[in-house]
Amino acid sequence: MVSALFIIDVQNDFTEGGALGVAGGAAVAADITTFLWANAQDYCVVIASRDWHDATNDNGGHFAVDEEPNFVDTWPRHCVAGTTGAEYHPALNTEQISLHVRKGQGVPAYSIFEGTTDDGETVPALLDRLGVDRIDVAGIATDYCVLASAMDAAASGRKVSVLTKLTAGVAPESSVAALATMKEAGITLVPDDE
Ligand code: VGL
Repeated sequence: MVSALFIIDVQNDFTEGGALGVAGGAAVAADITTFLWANAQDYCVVIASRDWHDATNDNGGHFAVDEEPNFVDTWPRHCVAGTTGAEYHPALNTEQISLHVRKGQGVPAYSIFEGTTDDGETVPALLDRLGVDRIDVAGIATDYCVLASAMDAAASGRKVSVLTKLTAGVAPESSVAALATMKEAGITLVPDDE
């Protein structure tokens, strides 16, 4: 099998102290780095995504501007292109990342499938070109971008696993629901703590 690893949105704004800080986010960054040292060679490609929003608009209603964010589909300003908040967390070793995907320029884009690489290639085109048939998913946030990315990966007909110890969620309840949704869609949870 040809395997890919997705590392979803391990960015400063999604870790402790960031604009949309997720508890456990910094630990996920460090733990993914440890995982990569041991396992990167098992993947044909390691693809990392970053949320990369516009500074000058609300990104299609994704940023709460005139009201409080509801933390479901409106959010505090986060991951503005070119800012420190949008950078990878420093504990994530980017040397072992083969391709960088940016998404969300002017729009809400939870899934890595909505992004493009630095060369402008879409993720589905890239996966087809490399013949990827198996995808492992890690990163932030379990209940939003990891969920959307894993669901799109499964819908693309590939065998998908979520490395649950290498994920962190915005809220406990929605994270439990997200794991159930993924499992129902045939995604393997590794480990599956249920
Ligand atoms: C995300 C909320 C808003 C994520 C992105 O990366 O999961 N969550 N934008």
